[in-house]
Formats: sequence, C-alpha cells, structure tokens
Amino acid sequence: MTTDCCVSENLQRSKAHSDLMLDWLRGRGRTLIIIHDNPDPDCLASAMALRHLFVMKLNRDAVIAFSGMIGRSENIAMAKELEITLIPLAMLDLREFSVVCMLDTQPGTGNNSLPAECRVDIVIDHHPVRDISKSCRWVDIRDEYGVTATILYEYLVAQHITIGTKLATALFYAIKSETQDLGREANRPDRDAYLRLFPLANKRLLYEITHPKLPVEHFRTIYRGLENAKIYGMLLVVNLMAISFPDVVAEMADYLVRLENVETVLSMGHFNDGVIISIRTTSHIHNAGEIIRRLVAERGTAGGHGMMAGGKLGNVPFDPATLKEVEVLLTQRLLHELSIADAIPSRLLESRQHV
Ligand SMILES: [Mn+2]
Repeated sequence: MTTDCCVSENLQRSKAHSDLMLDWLRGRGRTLIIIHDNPDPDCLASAMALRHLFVMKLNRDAVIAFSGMIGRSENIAMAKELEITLIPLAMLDLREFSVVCMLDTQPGTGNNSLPAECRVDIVIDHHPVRDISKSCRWVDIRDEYGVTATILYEYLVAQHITIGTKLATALFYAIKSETQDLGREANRPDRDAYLRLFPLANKRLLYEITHPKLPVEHFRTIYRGLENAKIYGMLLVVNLMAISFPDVVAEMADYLVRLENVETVLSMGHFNDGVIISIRTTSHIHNAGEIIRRLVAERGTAGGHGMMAGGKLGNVPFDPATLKEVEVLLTQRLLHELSIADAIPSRLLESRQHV
C-alpha cells in the first residue's frame, strides 16, 4: 500500500463509508443495483464490483438492472467476455427489492429509468451531486473522480477483497475507456487504480473488448457523420439523423473532436422517440456539463462533466425537417454559449464550400 497522503485519505473515506453501508445492509433483503440507460463500461464495471462486494461481505447476491440497450460493439464484447449478467429493469417487480442502489447516475437525472417515486438507498457516482440525491441513505458522490469504478475499486481494496481476473479487467477497462487511458478528466485515485489493476487484467480479454468486429452500420454511420459535419470556427456539429443505437452519438463526438482546429463537437442522432445529444470539448474554459443543460433547457434532460456531456430531447418524431430544426436550434444556442458570433459555416468534406 502506498504511503501517499491523498491516496490513503481517499481509502480511509472508502473504508469508513463502506463499513457503515455494509453494516446497514446486514439483515436486509433482496438488493437491486441500477445502472444508467444504455450502459457504458464505467457503470458495468461498477455494478460488477458492488455485486462482488455484497457477495463477499454479506454472502448476498444482487440483481443488476439496466434500461435502453448496449449498442456499442466494445460494450457488448465487455458484457459477453466478462460474463456480466444484466436484467432489463422493466422485467422486474421493484416491490420485491428491499435495497436499491444506483451507480454512475443519480435519481431524476433522466439517464436512468427508475420511476421517480421509487426510493434509492445507495448512490455512488462521480457526476455533480443533485439535490434529490442528498435525501438518499448512503451517498458517496465524488465529482473529482474521473470514473465511478475507481470508487468501487477503493471499496474492494478497503475491505480487503480479492479482485479476480474478470473483475480486474472490467475495472481497468472502465478507467481506460472513460478517461481515454488517463488522458481525460482522470485524477490521482483513477491513476492509482489504473496502475494497480493493470497487472491483474487479462490482456487477451482486453484485446477482445477493444477490437470487436463491427457491424456495417458502424461504417455507414461514420460516412453519414462525415458527410453531414459542419464547422463553425472551433465548433463542429454533426447530425447523424436516424441511428441504430444511442451511444454512437458519443462515439462520433469522441472521433470528431480530434479534428485539428476544432475544440468542441456537438453530435446528435434520432433514436426511438427523441434526439440523443453529446458534447465533447478539449477547451478548459468551457464546462460541457453546464453548457449542455442550458442547451436542452425546457426540452429535455442532460448532464455531464467538464469535457464530456450527454443529453436527450424527448418527444421528437422522426422527420428529417424536424431534425434539421433541432440541429439549427441547438447549434444557435451552442454558438451563443461559446461566444462564436461571426463564424461562416463550412462542410467538413468540402471545406471551401459554404452552407
Ligand atoms: Mn462514469
């Protein structure tokens, strides 16, 4: 164990919190772990770790429930290779559970599907704390952490629980993907967890997860995205129109924010009955999480951190003209937020032709 003061302070906090929480849990009944809609590696690994903690310390299994879908091929590979058992929330009778935990999301954020009237006992997250969360029984929200899975990793270390290969691989991949190998919004605890988990993770499984076969739709979406991308000074806006799974919106934002001379990307796509939106920025002046909430104001839900944020506009029928209107509205609001007043828009693939 390192003697570094911050790391040991964090571990003490994890120990104290998990001790009390486990004590409270003893003698209680069935436990449900709810992760956010369209699960990503962070919430999947966090759920696996919390379930493992309960099995080892309380001898009690827990059910992990999600809504939406796992769309991204890497995340499908993760769930499959690491044998993460998930149940759709809609298939469960919530009255059968006496303990409800929520990971990597908070009550009422709009990115989880737990009905608003349901009580949540345990919240563990790294997004900015919401008022509703403060009324939950066990709240551990650390928005200075890059990854929720890092908090869960600390619980396991603090409770002296052995971390097996699959769980280590899950936690490592969560930190790797959420922080892009510690380059984005990673903090000291994330770096410490990443380095300690690396030797424990199975590299062949990691390879399977990071290099899955991709459906042809993936390449079509990239093509459509590149074709539709418009540049307004340091902002790039991409409208993917109809998409086959929601997380491709964030994936395209990650991809396109790498374009030189572009600082911020707004990505959007129509899924089910709404528009999924995502912002990525490399600017340290702007806060993507705050900007996106103002962007969707009165029309949807959103949240996020400094460099990455996501949201949803509900009740938008699939109609190309309507989607165009949504794009124009969001673009105008974002240009205002970024104080870009006089940019002449151009298409990514025809950079001299105005639109
Ligand atoms: Mn997260």
